[in-house]
Amino acid sequence: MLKKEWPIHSILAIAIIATWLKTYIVYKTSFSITVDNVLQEFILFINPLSMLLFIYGISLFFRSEKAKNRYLVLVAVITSIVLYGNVAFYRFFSDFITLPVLFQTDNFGDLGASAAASVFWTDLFYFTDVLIILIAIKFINVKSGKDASFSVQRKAYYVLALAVLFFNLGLAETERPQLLTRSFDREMLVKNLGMYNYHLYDIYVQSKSQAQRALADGSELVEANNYVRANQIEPSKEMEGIAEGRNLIVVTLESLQSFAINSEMNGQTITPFLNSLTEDEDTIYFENFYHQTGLGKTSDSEFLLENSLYPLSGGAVFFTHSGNTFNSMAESLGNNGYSTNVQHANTKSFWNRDIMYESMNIDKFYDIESFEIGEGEAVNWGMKDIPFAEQSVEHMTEMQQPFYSRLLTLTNHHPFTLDEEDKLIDEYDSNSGTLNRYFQTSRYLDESIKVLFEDLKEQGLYENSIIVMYGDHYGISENHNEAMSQYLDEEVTDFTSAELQKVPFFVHIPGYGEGYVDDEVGGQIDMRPTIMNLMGIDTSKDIQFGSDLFSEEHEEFVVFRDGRFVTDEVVYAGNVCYDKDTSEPTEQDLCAPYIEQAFTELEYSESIINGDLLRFYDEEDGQLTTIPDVELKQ
Ligand code: GP9
Ligand code: MN
Repeated sequence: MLKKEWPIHSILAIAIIATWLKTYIVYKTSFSITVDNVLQEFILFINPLSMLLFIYGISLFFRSEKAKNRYLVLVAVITSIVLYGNVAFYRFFSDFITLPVLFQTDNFGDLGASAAASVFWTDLFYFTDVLIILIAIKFINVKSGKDASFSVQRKAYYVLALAVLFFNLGLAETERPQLLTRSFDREMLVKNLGMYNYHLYDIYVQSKSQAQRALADGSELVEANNYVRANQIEPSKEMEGIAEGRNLIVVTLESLQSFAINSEMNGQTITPFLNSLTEDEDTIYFENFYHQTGLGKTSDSEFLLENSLYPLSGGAVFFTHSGNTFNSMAESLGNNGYSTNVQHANTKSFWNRDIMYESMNIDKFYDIESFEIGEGEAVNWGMKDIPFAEQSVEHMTEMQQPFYSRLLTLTNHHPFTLDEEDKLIDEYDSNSGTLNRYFQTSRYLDESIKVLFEDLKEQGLYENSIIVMYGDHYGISENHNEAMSQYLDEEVTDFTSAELQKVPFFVHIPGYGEGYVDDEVGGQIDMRPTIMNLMGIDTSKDIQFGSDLFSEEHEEFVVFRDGRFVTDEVVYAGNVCYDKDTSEPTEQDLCAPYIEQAFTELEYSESIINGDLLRFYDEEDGQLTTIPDVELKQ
């Protein structure tokens, strides 16, 4: 025993510092967390601290020294297990643990086998802090007794812990605005909140949705189903099965808005290839098509495409409800003999895609690991769209046909940066650098689609495929209204902003021969029913909120995720009803009937997601699986 008497909370301090530093070392050595600047490094360094202060600090409430020490060891063991569990998981899955992954039965086999294979004796390092604490307890002689100011000290301690937490959250908010509401990416969460806070956040998000799920039963589906059936229409007979048996290629055109199509910027064409498609005999181009995404951006658009359900009003459904039962387009195509996949040169955990794609029964995810990014082939968020298009087609040559392959482009993403050699047109000259660069990256995206078409032809895949392309969401937010109004040469009102939510939608059917520009008002919710009809797959028993855009019965009514809506005659935005012809406010009465409908529609869709109601539905016979006496409307 050392002679010297150490200050009263020495062991607590040693425990906190040991676990803190160990966690940081593990971040740096056992995960590949990308750090782009000094601030990010600093956040990474301090992020374990707040949680450690809180949980180790509980020891201050223990009376006996022995109980206190035992508690400190216990916390060290538990945090070490959490950290080590993630390390072992990461070795195989290059991802951090999230609750649904533990509950997805498919993963169990993998998990067990991988866990066994990934344990080495050197892993004892991950428990170093436990050892340090044990040694400290044994050899350090702590001053005993409490002084009168003890409870004040305890309060001060927790004020400090809170301050550290808010400091951390503040830095995270600066570095990644809206991180907590939108989640984005597990790596980003761990990087900004820390491993331990991340798990708490994950538990919160998952238990919230689990609680809603537990409270739901099949009866709620009856109402939603009635609504869907009441609005159901006959899909177009003329287009039915026109692409049956062909490969289906769906391309997400990152951040591309319709205002870029068939327009110029300072005399330069922005999207020459896509423009040519709007006049092509094999293409139907929808010019009045709107995105309906919320906070989940690209992932929301994927959700709309696959399920014809609305994304959520809060958070990204890819994160919050990845454990749900879905009846995705991929699943249906899979049941019809298609191999299904998504190609996207980004980390697989972004938008929780790796987990969500499994839930939606997508066979394979070609993530960043499936692409070879050569020198100069990456910019901004990652791989450039041109090499991405080329390698995606290479992948297609190896796929089992017929396939459904979904390509997510990336270069035309905020902040719209580009290497000099890829700038095919000049910048714009407004006060917004974002808008100025947007034209250049859109031009580059256009070029990559041209390359995609060329490569498909070269590889003999073109004739037997159908290529559908859609813009996922706006690229230019309302923060750039001033610059936008310079470009449009008109004031950007609420009406204009709503109209700017138009995104391009192309249906390209090689050999079709009757292409045209379609002015039908529609939205992303309609993509699934439209595509499925082209593929000759019956969706009459599916629960979808959209309908076939080619059908004469299609209703021209698009609800945005935030409650704004558009019909063929009116636009409802900022609680004002606008006449589409004059762009001016008109009588509220013209919008009134739709306001209620928009709300109802969003509500029913949301109740299906929150209650995970599709788990009670059998899409084969269109009936509830749990309440046998209730017959669902067909
Ligand atoms: C990230 C890509 C872009 O993988 O989908 O996401 P966004 O920010 O557009 O939703
Ligand atoms: Mn996007």
